[in-house]
Amino acid sequence: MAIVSILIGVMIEAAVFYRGLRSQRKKAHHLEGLHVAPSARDRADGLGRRDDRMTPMSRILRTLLVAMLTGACVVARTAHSKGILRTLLVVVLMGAAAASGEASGLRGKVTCSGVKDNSDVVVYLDRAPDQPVKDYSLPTKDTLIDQLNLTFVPHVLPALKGTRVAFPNSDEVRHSVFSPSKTKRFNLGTYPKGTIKHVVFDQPGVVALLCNVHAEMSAYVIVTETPYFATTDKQGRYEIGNISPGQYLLRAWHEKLPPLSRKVVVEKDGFTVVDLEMKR
Ligand SMILES: [Cu+2]
Repeated sequence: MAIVSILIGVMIEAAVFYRGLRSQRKKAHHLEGLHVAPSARDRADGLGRRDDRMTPMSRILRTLLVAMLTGACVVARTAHSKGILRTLLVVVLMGAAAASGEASGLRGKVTCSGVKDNSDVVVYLDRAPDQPVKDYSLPTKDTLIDQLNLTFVPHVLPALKGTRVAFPNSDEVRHSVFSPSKTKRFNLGTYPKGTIKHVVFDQPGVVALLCNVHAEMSAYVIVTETPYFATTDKQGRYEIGNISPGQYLLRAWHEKLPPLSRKVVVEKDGFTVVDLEMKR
């Protein structure tokens, strides 16, 4: 019985997958004919769209759900066993609850023009102007900017307001980290390898870091009001997961391009896709 119901579930899943594949092919063919890049159409409103892609876990859960529902129907028809039916119903309801509990978040792609690639854009959420201030718990693991091979690593660091950042020196030479920025003006002085100094970034904003010994060294700390941030890869992709649903101000920052901001609503379930374009 169980095997029969799982088989039926797998068949339904395969049919759904095949249909998806066919409609995708059809869509690609259609767009080819129109000479329209899919991303251009997707970017059309720029306000964000729902991402219909399911996570692998959701797929498995859906398959199980279908299998269990089919099983329940078969049992109800053949054996009038109320006990088994009740148990199956409970399992089905639990499965449904698990399938709908997908974490919410934001993902997308940032396209930068006039710079070497799309990397090192910090995409982050701040409080929307009409929303109350919220307290978020600070990270438990160490946040650090290393000084290695005469560079700051990472070059850009998003950090929640109140985060203590460690500045170790991993080079054989001495470094002297300081910031002239209004958001957080400080000077750690000159210190050798093996020494770690700390700075608490307590005001939201952008803090530029420099070294008094090496003029070519630079880095940035982007101090945020929420723990929801990401740094883009070379392709410009970013993903921010486990966001508490609600209204936010989405911001994007790049060291050489004017910053962007726009209101976003993060829904309760699933990922919202927001693609951005940054240019001078
Ligand atoms: Cu230095």
